[in-house]
Amino acid sequence: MPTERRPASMGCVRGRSLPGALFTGRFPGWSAGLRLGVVMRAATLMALLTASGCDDTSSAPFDPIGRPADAAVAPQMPEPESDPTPEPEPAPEQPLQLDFVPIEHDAGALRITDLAFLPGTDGEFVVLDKDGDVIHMRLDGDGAIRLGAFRLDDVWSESDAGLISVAVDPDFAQNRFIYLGYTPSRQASVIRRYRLAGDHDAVPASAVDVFAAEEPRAPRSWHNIGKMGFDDDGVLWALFGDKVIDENAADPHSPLGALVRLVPLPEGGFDVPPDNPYLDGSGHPTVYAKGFRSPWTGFWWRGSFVLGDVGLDRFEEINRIDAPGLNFGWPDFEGPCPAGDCAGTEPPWLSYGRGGSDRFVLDDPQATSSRLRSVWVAPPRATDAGPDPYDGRWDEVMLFGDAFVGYVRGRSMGGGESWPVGHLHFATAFATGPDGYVYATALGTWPVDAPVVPSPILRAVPTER
Ligand SMILES: [Ca+2]
Repeated sequence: MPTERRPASMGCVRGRSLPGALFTGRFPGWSAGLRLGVVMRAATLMALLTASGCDDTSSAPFDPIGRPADAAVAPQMPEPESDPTPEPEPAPEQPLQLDFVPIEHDAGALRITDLAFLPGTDGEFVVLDKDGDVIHMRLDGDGAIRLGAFRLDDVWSESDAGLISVAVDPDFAQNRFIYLGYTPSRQASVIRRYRLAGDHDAVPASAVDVFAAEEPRAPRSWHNIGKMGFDDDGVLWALFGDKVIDENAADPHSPLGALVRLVPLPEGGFDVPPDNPYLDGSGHPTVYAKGFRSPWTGFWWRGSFVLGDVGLDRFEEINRIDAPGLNFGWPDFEGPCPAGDCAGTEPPWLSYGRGGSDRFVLDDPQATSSRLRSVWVAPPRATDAGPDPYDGRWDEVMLFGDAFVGYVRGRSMGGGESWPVGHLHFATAFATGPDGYVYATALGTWPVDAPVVPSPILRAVPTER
């Protein structure tokens, strides 16, 4: 893969209150003729790109289970003479398949955008409502009960903007810190820290600013802050869309259209980890990876980031980031790299098109007919969870799907073919609970400005079809 490695600076750069991105117009732009030429050549390159690591849904038929050996040609094994009890045939490998079963809850009528369990508690978790409510819940038997809630009064919620994401501090059991990602305006996405302790009504007053990314020119409410989380080094990562200003994604000085990494400080603000790639002034110090359009879901797993990037009109992408300083191509192109035009950019780890006869759509008998597409990704089941209801089938397996079509698929973190797992319309979050089950949420309705349809909280139950 073409990569551009940049040496990490040895020190940390402190950024207390970064202004919005520096929009220097570095993107050179493409002529319409050049772009059309790329589009016309792309189709002939699918097979080559698949063979070189890009996974496109137009590739050869797949068989996620693997066919048993043909009995007629299988080698004849001699009967064991000393052991009269034959070994049972090993069970055929079964891929993960899931039913998403709504659980009873009293969280109210919400449009849930994220869910996170709270470490060190007895099954407590928070869910976010897009309009600004944070509901503190606890698993209780086969359902969940509401412990309390607080509301952010400066959330600007429109279309895909609003209260979008939550990350839980690695030391939550001691400091009770949670981080909320939301849009206070059309122009801005912010990360603010709250202390979830004591009286829920008092939580908003604990707010501390950590980070803000602004785009004064933002023409739409779209492409804002997405998922956040912590890696094993205690570094907070967050996804930012391009705010519908394409060149932001190509500009290393902009934290928009990017994956950013930062270290929140106890008193607010942040430091920058020393392994971020642009600490020499060649880019924004928080930026780790560039070239994304609308990366609203992602996760960190054993040293890599994986994110879904929603495309404009051609491809949905799943991108894997294994090194700092990589550029994933937007706005130069969507999906697999056009030949000859990929220098300095990374191809998607997997991409799919928007056709109604796409294999992923046909694999899901409950697929919803829609011209819209919005890819999402979710991490493998946490292996430090309790009992495993999935018999190991979710180990090192990520989920991905399309919010509008509703299919849910699995794929090994080692790569390879994906397979149909189940169906969940408008999936927004997945998190492993202390009981070993993975819980999911769904937005509930679309368009998001329509009357509220209560969001479900669902338990992922293993099944076989
Ligand atoms: Ca791309």
